[in-house]
Amino acid sequence: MSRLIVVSNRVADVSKAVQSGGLAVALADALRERRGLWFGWDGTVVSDETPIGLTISQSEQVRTATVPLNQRDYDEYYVGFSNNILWPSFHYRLDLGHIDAKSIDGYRRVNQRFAQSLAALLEPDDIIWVHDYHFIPLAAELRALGVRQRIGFFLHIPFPPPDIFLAVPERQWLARSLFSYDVVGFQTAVDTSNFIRYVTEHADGEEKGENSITAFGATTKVQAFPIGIDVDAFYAMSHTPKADEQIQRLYRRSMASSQVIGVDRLDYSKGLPDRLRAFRRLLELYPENRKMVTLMQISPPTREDVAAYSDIRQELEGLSGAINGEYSDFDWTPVRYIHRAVPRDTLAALFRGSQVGLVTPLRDGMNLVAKEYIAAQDEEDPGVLVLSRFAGAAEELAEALLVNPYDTDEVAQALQRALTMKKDERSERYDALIKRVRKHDVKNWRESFLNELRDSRHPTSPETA
Ligand code: ADQ
Repeated sequence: MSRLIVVSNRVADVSKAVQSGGLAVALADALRERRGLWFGWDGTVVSDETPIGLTISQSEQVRTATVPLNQRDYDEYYVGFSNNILWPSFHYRLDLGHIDAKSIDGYRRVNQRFAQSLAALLEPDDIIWVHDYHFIPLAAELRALGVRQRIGFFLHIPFPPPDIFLAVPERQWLARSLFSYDVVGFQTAVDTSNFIRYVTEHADGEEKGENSITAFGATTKVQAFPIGIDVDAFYAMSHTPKADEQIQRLYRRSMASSQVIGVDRLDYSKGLPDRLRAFRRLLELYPENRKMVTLMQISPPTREDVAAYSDIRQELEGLSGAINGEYSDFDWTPVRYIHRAVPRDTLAALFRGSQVGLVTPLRDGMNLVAKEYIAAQDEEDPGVLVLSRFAGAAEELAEALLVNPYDTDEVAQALQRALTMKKDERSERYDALIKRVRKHDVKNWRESFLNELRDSRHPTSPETA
């Protein structure tokens, strides 16, 4: 079996995969089975004068190879191009993008440097799987160094429609770079078709049969691979004696009889201020919920050195303070806002103990919280998922209450419907949802991508422009 090389911006410790979640859960087994190597940034920032060295370590048959970033690379590649340009514009938020030539150079430079470090570690039969928007040009840089192994790319965030992509700096270079991969994976059919539309309408591309597309003198496979979760592991975590105790404690401490839960990184794509406004609207429109329902919003900080992120934190703290100031009573706090990461087993218990999962991103590649909420429910008495139609997950999870996250009245009405839904309807919706969550679980995602990559032919290099 070929060795699997995973490349992602951050490298996680696979021995702590279950607790750390994310890509570590998704890839731990595959890395173990295939003598894997995980390559990426170690999360540290060193001064510009410090020489960049590679650190190799080994844990449970998985090797990790990591490098630090120097301050300039961090500012330009990570904060600058990745998080100030690609993240907002790929989430349809051109208004939040800060275009600057230095960060484009930094993004190119770090991709070149990563390609050089990685090329030196490769064996002839390796399969390389590159993750996310930080590394769009990595395969092109590897090809330029003579790497001929199969390389796949998976984009975890949305791919925007052509009209938006046209406003992204260096868009043609980014699009061309994707043609150095053998397989390019997106989360949803919509993302896939956005990419195909851009390439056919703006780059003389041509679709060539099933999932194949030719442009820039090269052909690649493009396909949707909706990411999922480890359903059984998440269910098990939410059904332990400790979880039972945590749920009981939750209700002993509060007057409220129902809980709505939101769990998201503190990111403007997640629609948190609109969500809080919708909850306030619920209390206004349906006063019977006062003293009866609590919104627990758990949002750990992320990317605090990007300006848009500190703004959102302030907005959220202001909003939750205002709602609590207006509606709280001595025995009831309407919004419980927790601004830190919570252990995954506690999250699983909280999902199970909440009557409604409220997942309302303004735009999201997939959104795993929606799937985790479903996986944690009791089959006998399941809760209801209220889900933004702009989360990738909405493509599969049609039996959730799908909402427009910008419309606070609509979300408030959906919340009311969820809180008053009869058990028969809840069970019917849950049965359909859990089937989908199981069908597109993390194993299915990983294996279908890797099978496609294994079977792909080696590409021709794209023309140099
Ligand atoms: P994210 O934007 O990080 O991921 P999401 O899919 O919701 O979004 O995954 C977040 C993960 O972090 C979930 O497993 C969740 O349980 C966990 N998490 C969130 N808040 C937490 C907290 N307070 N404490 C502990 N854990 C917390 C990106 C894309 C998504 C895509 C994923 C996977 O933006 O659209 O679904 O990658 O491809």
